[in-house]
Amino acid sequence: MTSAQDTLSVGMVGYAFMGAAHSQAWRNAPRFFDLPLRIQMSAVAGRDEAKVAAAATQLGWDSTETSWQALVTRDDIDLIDVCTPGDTHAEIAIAALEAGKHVLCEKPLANTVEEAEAMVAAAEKARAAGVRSMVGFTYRRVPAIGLARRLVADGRIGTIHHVRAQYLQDWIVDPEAPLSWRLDKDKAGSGALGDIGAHIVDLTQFITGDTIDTVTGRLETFVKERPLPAEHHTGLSGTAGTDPAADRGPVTVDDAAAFLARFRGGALGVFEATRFANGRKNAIRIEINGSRGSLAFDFEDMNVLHFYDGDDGAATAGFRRILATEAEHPYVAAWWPPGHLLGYEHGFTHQVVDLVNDLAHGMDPMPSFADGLQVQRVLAAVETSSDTTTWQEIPA
Ligand code: SOE
Repeated sequence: MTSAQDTLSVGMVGYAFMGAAHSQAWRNAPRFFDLPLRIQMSAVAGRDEAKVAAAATQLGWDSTETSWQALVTRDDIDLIDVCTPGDTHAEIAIAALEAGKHVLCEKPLANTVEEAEAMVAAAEKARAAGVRSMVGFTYRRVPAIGLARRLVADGRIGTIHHVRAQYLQDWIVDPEAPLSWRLDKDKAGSGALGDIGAHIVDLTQFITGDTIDTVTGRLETFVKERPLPAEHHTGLSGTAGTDPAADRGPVTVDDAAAFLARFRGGALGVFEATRFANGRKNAIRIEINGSRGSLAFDFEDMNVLHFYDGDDGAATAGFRRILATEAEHPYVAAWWPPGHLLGYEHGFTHQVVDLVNDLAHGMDPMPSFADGLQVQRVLAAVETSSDTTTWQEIPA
């Protein structure tokens, strides 16, 4: 399913933060890894002609389109990379799959369970024709996280009792931080819950190899109204400087989410996702306690995994700090010598590497749209639980 036998021609929709992160991955993956397909960064799509042209030049795309519809129907494109806000994921991904294009879609997969179900149905239909799909839970590809999963699978921490996960940011703690699409339920689906809570749901399930079956939680919106972003002031509201109330709009998503979970294997989970953890910029903290040992990770020190081996004698037992930059660690051999640290962008590069290898070898990339749907169900269950103060079950 590639345009020339050895080429994967990529078209990307959206070119903001995620588009930039994905672009560097498409550019860098073949420069550091031996890939079975040559990557052609064929086109990027965005609505504003001048802005998309500038983005193409800066990010390294060969051509532009001003509509995603034009992009997904182009004969020379093999794969569509969806880097837009959540409200457009379903429509773009389904159209692309129906046009016979492989799809990489940013997380969370969709804004609702219904949309995610439709995406899974489209992905399954397309798969019969060799067309593949993947959802971009990129933190799975951090080497220390891959190592954590490996240690769990090897039984090094035994039976898991506790899963503790936090995703902490603080970018809207200032009540005067302006509204953006991420604070609009119609565009983003939910707030901290879907944007960052989705990552810790996926990560903990990935590391443990288990799935969440029950949740109860609470969502909170601390600041209910915010200033409109600068472009609205003269353009949309037309009231800049005259009526301050008219220059504000409602926040329609959660600022923070906290929930308890039970995993099918019996572990208890405690989760927290917030944009109000003053001083925490992108802290993804995961601690897992098992019958033989424990693991701890913090993305703000992302090259490190802490491992407590309960088999060590009491006199010398303690958390050991593993610098996951050895060639033995997942993905690291392609990069730098030990101790030369990797960063945020490398997860996206590893995502491209895995995706391209799977496409070339006719394998299903992971996480699949079905995995994305399962995360979506957990998010929806947390929301329902918050509305109804109940425990909610997630179907297997
Ligand atoms: C914004 O909160 C955000 O960019 C998320 O959308 C990303 O998925 C995460 O990687 C960093 O934070």
